[in-house]
Amino acid sequence: MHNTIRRDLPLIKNQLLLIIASKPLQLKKNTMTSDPFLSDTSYLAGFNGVFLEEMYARWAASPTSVDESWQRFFSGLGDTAGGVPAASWNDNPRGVIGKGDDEKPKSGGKGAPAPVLDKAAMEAICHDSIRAMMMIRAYRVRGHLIANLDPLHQEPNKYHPELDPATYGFGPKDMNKEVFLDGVLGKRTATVQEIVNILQNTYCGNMAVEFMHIQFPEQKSWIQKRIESASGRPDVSPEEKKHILRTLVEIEAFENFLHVKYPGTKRFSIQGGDAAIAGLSVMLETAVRNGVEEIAIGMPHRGRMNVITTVLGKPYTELLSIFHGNLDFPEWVDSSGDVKYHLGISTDREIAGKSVHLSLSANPSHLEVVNPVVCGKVRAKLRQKGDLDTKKTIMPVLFHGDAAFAGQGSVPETLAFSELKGYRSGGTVHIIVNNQIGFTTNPKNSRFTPYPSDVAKMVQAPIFHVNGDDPEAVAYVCKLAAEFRQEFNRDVVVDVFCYRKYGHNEGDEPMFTQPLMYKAIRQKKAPYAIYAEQLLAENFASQAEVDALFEEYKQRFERDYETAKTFSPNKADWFEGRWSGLKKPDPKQEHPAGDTGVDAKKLKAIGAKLTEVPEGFNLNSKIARQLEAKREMMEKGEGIDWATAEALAFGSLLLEDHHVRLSGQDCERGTFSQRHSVLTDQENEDRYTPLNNIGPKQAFFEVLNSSLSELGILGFEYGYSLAEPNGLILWEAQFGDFVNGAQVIIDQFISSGEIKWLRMSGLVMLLPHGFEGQGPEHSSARLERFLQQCGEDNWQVVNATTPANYFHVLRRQLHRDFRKPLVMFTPKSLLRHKLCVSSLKDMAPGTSFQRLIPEVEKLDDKKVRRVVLTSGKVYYDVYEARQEKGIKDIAIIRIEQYYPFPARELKAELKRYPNAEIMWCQEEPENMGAYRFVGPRIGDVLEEMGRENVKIKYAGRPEAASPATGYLKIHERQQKQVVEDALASGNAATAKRGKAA
Ligand SMILES: Cc1ncc(C[n+]2csc(CCOP(=O)(O)OP(=O)(O)O)c2C)c(N)n1
Repeated sequence: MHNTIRRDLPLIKNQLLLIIASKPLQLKKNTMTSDPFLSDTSYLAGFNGVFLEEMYARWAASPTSVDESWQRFFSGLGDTAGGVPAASWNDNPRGVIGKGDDEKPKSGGKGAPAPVLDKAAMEAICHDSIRAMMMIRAYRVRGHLIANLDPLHQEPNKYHPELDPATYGFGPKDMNKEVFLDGVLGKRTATVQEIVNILQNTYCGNMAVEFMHIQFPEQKSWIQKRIESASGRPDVSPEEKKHILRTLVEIEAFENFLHVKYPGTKRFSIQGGDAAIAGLSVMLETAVRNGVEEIAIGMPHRGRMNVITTVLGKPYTELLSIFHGNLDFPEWVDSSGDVKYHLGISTDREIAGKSVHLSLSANPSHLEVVNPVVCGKVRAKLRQKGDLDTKKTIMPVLFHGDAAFAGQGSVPETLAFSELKGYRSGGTVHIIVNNQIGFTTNPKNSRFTPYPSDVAKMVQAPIFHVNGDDPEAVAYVCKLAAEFRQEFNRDVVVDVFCYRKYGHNEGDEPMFTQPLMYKAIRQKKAPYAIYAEQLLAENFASQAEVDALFEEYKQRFERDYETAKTFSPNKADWFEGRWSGLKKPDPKQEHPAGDTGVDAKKLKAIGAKLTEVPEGFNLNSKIARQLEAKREMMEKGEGIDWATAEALAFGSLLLEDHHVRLSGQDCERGTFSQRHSVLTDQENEDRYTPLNNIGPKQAFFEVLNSSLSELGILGFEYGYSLAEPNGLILWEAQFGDFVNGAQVIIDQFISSGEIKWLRMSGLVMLLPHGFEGQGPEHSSARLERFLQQCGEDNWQVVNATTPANYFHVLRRQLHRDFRKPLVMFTPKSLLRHKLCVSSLKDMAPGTSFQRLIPEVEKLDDKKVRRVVLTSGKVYYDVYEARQEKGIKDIAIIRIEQYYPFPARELKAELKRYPNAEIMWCQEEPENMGAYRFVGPRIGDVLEEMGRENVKIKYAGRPEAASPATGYLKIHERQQKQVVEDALASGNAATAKRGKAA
């Protein structure tokens, strides 16, 4: 017998290859994945014939010499010479992935009488199996391309050759042919027609999924199991059906009500995409059943009214009151307010029998920019909850428009950090309201791929596409999305294909630009009506019930409309929870400096810890020298440099139980190699963070090298700061100018969030700034832009010149009873400047942040003929030159805080120099920097002093288009000129616009 086998080995090998190629489970199970059907290479590639031949020969010689699974496999083939038994074509009702090792064919096994096939017949069988497998895989990968997703049926007949059975050799005559599937699709065998039916129902119905791009076998397997076992119809309970119907009726009734009561008023109706809202509420329910306790939502304009009311439970009276034109905050709160479709809400609701905290972040008009903010907020809350390990208790949900999701850079920036250490928020569920239009732009002008969701593939998120006319399908994929998020803590996308009933807003005429689309839309029944028809057909609800429900809502809205007319809010929700105890400061009053001084002994103790490393830690020799210098500095209490002052501020706050989080590009070491907040062992790259080892009872210091993003990361940190008033949250720009990539976050949130939405933030932005000849982009953090945005006490803009002042201003962030963002211009060359040092005395109890630093030398005030007002690094240039020249009649005053402007201190100082002319000195060009901001303010101070007509002189670079020259020589010449102008004898000139350098 064995001889026979050996003689036939080549033949058998070929046959085996064909069979085995279609049944990799047993062969590759141990070496590849637990589920080889999920592997891209699982059934066609990479099988080693020689290896197989050897295994077969070994088994033939001695069956027990090979592994059990091989024994089962070969014995299952039968042992007659040249004969491989036919497969057993019996249905296999088992799981969808493949058959288990322990199961044997019902016939054809060892000892069973097996029909003997000739080679050609065997090959034909194998070919059918292989081709069927190829077709199955093609449907898993591309089935979505011919799915029934568009409620408007705009596309011509969809055809994809890879989804055509003929491509696999299955013509019309082959449809009844039985094919061996070995458990795939839950079948041992199936006819070609059955296979095609299963595939089309599963992958090409009203729900479709893209998941084969995921490289994690468990995730892929999870989705495949859920989808393939759903047999193409959503699994939705009777309660969910009821809930969906209610939600759809509520939406339709409310939108119609608004349309009649407030004709032409912008509300960005969701109509056409109603199912997305119903899906959201089912998703929340599922999330709560799966352990979620809090949900943070971010979304754009469309459907916001419905989410606020239908899902988050804002009383209709309150919303209608805003439609009436009433304020949404009590008048005394003094908010500038925002349009109604930007408003946020924070509330508790009972979901699935549990009280759940729900919030919808206030949102600016800039699409998608809220995404990182929501994720940052969730991250901070997860830390507070102590759930950074599982991240299952709080879930972020982001809504998107299709055009915005495909086009806005904030989307990939946010996705990019979703899986990074320090930035994970446990996976975001994304819902795209894919109404197939962006304002007036068709998708073909927005992207070249069929879906708006492709960008999410960069993080291997599964993407569920679904037809918005099938709300049960929408609800079902929303449930799957929530479950997937809870299972894997990864982002997941639901793409709801729908339409937009009106134009971009209710006043827009869409027929101008999309006449065909809108002819189709006008033929459509409302989503609730389509669903009601389905439920009537299912005998689930009667028309009378649906009509009664509709009537109930109409009457409710009428009632609420009447009460809304006189409704006025009596409370603003902004100092609740962790914010309680804080308050809005009076913008007209000078804010207290805060109790920021720290005992030298305590600072020395922190300093000592900062310079220690664990036993056996292999420090870099240069770092060792730096630590040594730091140790000396701390022991003497003198010569404290910028980075050390910063570490002392952080350390002292940590010991006061304030969490400190610093994030930005390369900020662990510091762009200028100044910080070294994380030390690296030179032998094994172990890392040690001294600031997390300064005391037995201290808060957590988190320092993170971020992804190379400004908008995304700054948005994230801003979001974090919204949720964490008791932490010092800092974002550092690599060079200050890079902050312009995050301008939207600054404009829409940081500078204006408090006044628009009553949301405070104590975020600190560290912006390296200073003219040192590093060219146009590494000199200026565009101070002027921040100064232009100062108003209504919105934030603080500081350009400190001493380490001690930096120490105080950082500590001040947490030592007052309010929070304000701090825009902090930080030095580069001053990090190592011999004069830019402080002593521990400057940080001692009783000392505090100086908003203005007066002249430091003893001058005869009466003889001072010029007061040079300046700020930042150029101060040291002017000071050193003055001292070198022995000039005694020019005083220099430093404005350390531009905003709020230190008018009181300036007045007191200027009084000392009654005979002096006043000059502003800056190193920035005249149209940049602080000149045009401080000019009028200094003028006001002078006027108050009775010196109305005093002209403010100017020393600085002339107006320029580019902030700085790229040539070092020109830079040096310009810098010298600035200093010379500041110290020039005689009367100084006033600024001349456009003066050549
Ligand atoms: C960053 C940004 N650019 C432009 C706009 C102006 N705008 C508002 S809505 C809109 C269309 C958005 O289309 P889509 O994302 O598909 O959402 P839809 O309005 O269709 O729901 C545009 C261009 C904006 N709000 N934000």
